[in-house]
Amino acid sequence: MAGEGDVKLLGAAVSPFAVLARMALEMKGVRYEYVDEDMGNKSELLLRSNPVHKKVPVLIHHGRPVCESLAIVEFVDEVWDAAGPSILPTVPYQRATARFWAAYTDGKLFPAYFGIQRAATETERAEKVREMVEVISQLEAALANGKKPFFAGDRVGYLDIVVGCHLFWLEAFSGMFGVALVDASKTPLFAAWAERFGEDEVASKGVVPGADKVVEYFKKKRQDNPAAGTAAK
Ligand SMILES: N[C@@H](CCC(=O)N[C@@H](CS)C(=O)NCC(=O)O)C(=O)O
Repeated sequence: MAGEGDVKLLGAAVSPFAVLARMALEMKGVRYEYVDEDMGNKSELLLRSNPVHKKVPVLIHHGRPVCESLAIVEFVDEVWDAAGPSILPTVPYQRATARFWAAYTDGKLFPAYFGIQRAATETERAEKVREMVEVISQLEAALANGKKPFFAGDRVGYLDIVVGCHLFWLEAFSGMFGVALVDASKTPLFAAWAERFGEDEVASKGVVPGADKVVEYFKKKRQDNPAAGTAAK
């Protein structure tokens, strides 16, 4: 197992971005200390390590913080390059394409599904669901184009974890709001990919919380602040 040196990851229980960082560390077999932050009472270490956004995840390597999950994945891939197969594609064109889709996912997927629970009206919610369907359709087209079991090819790679870290949220929201966000009848390739990804070692290494944790998270949020409750079923 790789991982000499001092590696710490500041995360939070249901943060998909922390899950992404942890997936990268697991893929490289890096030993690290995981610190679960309380988002309602952020630690001094988190505030000091990510003074700009004050968000998780933050990877602390020999005392130096690396912020932003996509930057963390690239950092892990480069620092532990010899520890396992490269996470990012090694061919420049494929790497650039994977980064394009990662930026697309990062900019569109989370805001769309998070918007589903934030929506104040049914019309707004339907609009966010429509946005989600659009994002997943684009990813479906990318899979169709690649003609491989995973976005990265025959095994899980960069874009797989960038998208895959969100699947437990999609599962939770499907139940909470009664909408099938991963729907084999509409996006069969994406649905089959999601199933394959879920069975992969990277998704079953104990770093991916169950969808029930997201449901619990919102339940607690509603109890703590009933006025800001979600309209979840
Ligand atoms: N773009 C960031 C997003 C990180 C993010 O949104 N983290 C959330 C948890 S999922 C957070 O720390 N929220 C705390 C807050 O906003 O105060 C990344 O990829 O690392």
